Amino acid sequence: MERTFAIIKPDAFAAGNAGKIIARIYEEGFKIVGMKKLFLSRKEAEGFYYVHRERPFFGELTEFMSRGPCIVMVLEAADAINRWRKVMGATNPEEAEAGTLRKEFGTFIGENATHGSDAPETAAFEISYFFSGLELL
Ligand code: 3AN
Repeated sequence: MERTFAIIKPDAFAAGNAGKIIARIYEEGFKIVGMKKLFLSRKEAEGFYYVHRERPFFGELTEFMSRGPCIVMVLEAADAINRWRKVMGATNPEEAEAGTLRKEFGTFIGENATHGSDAPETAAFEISYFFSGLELL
């Protein structure tokens, strides 16, 4: 079993799509081992996306992520990291395959509905950024 970190981003939450995304998570066979609704501050969003601090879209990205509430989750399944990224689809919703969450719920590359860790090391950092061990029993 593997764990990954996921976010229902502020665009999807504000549009009322959190329920559909959570239903899809269960349909795909993930177990939700941690889940909470948060309204990130700009500083908290900047800390989470620290690896992207030099990217030209860092300001836009952290402003968006602190624009409204989101839902952060820890998902568990075999090969959870890759599987969740497949369910989400490509970063750019225009390039995402039909049936993926970003195709269905994303608007453009800057507002793409969901986040998922891209590797075991990033999953470990991202999970520990939002959850304590006690919250994941
Ligand atoms: P992913 O989330 O698919 O791993 P990354 O790690 O390349 O994608 O980018 C992190 C986040 O930054 C993306 N989820 C997306 O919301 C945002 N992002 C990436 N590229 C751009 C861009 N060109 N303009 C605005 N936002 C972007």
